[in-house]
Amino acid sequence: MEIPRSLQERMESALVSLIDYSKSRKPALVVSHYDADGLTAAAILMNILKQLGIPFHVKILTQLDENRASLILKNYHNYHFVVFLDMGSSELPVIRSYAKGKTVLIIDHHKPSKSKVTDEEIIEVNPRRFGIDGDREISSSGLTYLLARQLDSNNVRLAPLAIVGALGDLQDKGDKGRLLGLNLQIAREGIEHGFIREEISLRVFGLRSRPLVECLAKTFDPYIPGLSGNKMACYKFLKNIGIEPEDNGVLRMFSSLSRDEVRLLVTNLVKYMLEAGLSSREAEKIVGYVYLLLREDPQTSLYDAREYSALLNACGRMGKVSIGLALCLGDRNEALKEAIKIWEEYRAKLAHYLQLVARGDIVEEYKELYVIRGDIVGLEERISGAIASITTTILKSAKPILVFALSEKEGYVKVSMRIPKEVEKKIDVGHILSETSKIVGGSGGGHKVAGGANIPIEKLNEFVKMLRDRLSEEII
Ligand SMILES: [Mn+2]
Repeated sequence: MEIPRSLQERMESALVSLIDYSKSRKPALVVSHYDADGLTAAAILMNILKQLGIPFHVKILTQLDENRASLILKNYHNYHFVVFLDMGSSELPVIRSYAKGKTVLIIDHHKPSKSKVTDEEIIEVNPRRFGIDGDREISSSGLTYLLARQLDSNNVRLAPLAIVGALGDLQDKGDKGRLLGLNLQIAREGIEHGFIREEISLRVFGLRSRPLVECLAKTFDPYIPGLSGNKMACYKFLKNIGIEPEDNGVLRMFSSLSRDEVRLLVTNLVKYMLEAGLSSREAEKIVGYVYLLLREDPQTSLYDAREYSALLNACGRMGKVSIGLALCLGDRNEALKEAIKIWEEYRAKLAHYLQLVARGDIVEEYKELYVIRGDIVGLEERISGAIASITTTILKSAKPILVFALSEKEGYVKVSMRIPKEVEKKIDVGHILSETSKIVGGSGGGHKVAGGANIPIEKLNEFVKMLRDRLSEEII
């Protein structure tokens, strides 16, 4: 594997600091993110700490801001080694100010803070500091994996977790959904050692573990309007295109299809998606690279790394991070059963809210944007981001989308905003949300194409009006 020298050297400092600390026999604190990348990174690090004999405490957060970073470092002041995973780079100044007397390691791939630190203050492993694309080439799970590999070559068995994390962070941005850069190198290492197989296949959910009708109904990426979330419609779709969904009263599996039937299915799916208004890029996503984890049971959702990451994602979104971690650490009994249940609940929730959106029940359309009033129907904050992202494909909109949800903060509503490709270059969502939410007494921010905010509930209409005014100026 070819790791750039500068990154390699930073990894070595990280490893040396861990080995040094292990001699103290004191515990370390691990702080990580609740998404699939954060959970897999935490699990890989837990493996490293165990191998070094360092006891540890793990804390999983939905996000890290200045306030939370300072709270954690104060509350856990008796931990002298703290690792931030999948977060921390943007909060360097506050972490540094509380880091005195501690060793702090940050493994993150998000945009780092402008301030720099020396290795003596904080060891920051962030690919962006070394000119590596942290959006597409490596995520926190991959970085933590590289560290584990450096410690012990047997840790190549953890490569599947690295890949699950990268896919969870949507880093499969190569041709036909292939991994790129260091991620691809990690996948290849896993392939060489018999842990992973890479192949091009139909990318619907549960292809190897569930009846075809169910696979189609459970596919949300890409979202197929009319089919996603609707088993009956999927049944009829198969019949219409000349594929018998059942055999002797038993629903058929994909593996029972003949070659001709597979071809029929793929061409008709793509055709259907195009007719439903999806872009050809979206529609073509239905066929692409999949990463199979050969040590997992092919009958389970853990066999396909994307499904594995979807399970973890659901655990995080439904507030069940310990189940997700247990899964990553190898529990294939209770944790797996529980994770599948959580995932079913999560899907049912998504399907329910998306149906309300598709029917137009909670959609307000303005000249400048769409407003989805999820708050009225009880949409929870943790899943509002997912609803916002999928909604951009349902509404086929060339307009920005605003989703309101219940906030975990009393008296507030949560806002998620997404913009479609067409206006991507013209607006900066994070910037707009940060400014407008402040004016109404809330707070917010995010990236260029996606962001979120919390605003006082009584300011909702004023906030929408303000955004409309701003957007009409900026888009036109
Ligand atoms: Mn990440």
